[in-house]
Amino acid sequence: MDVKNGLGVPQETLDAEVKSFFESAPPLQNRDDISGKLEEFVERNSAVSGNGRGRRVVCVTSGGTTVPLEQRCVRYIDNFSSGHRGAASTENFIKAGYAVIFLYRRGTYQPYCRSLPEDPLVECFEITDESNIQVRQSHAEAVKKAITEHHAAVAEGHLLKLPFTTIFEYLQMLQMIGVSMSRLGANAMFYLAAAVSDFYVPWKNMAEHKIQSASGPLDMRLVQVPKMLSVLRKDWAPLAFCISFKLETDAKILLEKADVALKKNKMHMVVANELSNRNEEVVVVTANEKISVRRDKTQVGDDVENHLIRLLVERHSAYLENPDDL
Ligand code: 9Z3
Repeated sequence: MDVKNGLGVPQETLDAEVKSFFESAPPLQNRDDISGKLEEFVERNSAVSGNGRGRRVVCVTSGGTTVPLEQRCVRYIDNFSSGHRGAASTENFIKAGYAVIFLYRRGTYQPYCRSLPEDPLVECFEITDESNIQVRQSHAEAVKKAITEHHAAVAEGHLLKLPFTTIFEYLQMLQMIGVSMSRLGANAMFYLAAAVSDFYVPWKNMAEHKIQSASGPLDMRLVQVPKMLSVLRKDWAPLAFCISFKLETDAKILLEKADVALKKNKMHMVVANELSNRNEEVVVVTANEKISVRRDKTQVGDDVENHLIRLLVERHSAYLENPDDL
């Protein structure tokens, strides 16, 4: 048996699984629109500037993917993620001079809007007379910041937001982004914070209509989602700097699992986090280090992402200088 990819599966098997996943996935409805926006964004940010290279571009993935159980989907399996990590990280990357492709789950936290209430339209605004709407004083600061910073990032061409819901949409879009960003070489970064399903129901095996409860207990076979991180590294964007996340609820196995993910998927770094304290501390695992990164509790409004992104930007700079050192 010829095992070359470190994943414990023969390369041909992985290739066949990847091919079967994409061939059987329902085609993206707005593929041409996404492709146009993506090409324009990457092209604009790849233009060489004063520093002799283009702008660095990071794809930040955020939120959880769903696995539909019916083609005309009524029920689905979901992966937990509020999207807070992705949104906070996006703000920090833009601040550090990166352009960000924000691939996010519809309905999750958005960059610059994290401090707005859950229902901003009805909570932040009030009607003063029949034709005038104004921002409530209590929310004025947060609304102003959200609108100004968000609009600036988009207007300057530093933020492209692309939404997904299902695992099929997510992986097709990640592939498009990977291939498109490959032309940026080592200037490209992938920061894969989305919580991605490990199992799915292939489209062709899926019931078309709503599964009927009258038929008794539900017996359903889920297939493993092919290991796309290794495909991203090997085929889609081989020169990009890649960071994935490892989430566990059992602290005892977290670092070991992060180490395995680092090696198996040939990531440059894996960010290990435990569900219960993920907003307080993460551990960045590399081939020869384990670096603990914490939120500064003495600073009001500090986020762990402020420190994490600073570290990753430094490491990306080192990688750009010496791609073989990592
Ligand atoms: C993470 O571990 C993220 O840090 C969180 C962020 C989802 C925990 P929130 O969105 O939370 O701020 O609420 N993301 C990766 C989770 C994941 O599914 N990882 C897979 C795994 O652990 C590898 S892709 O096996």
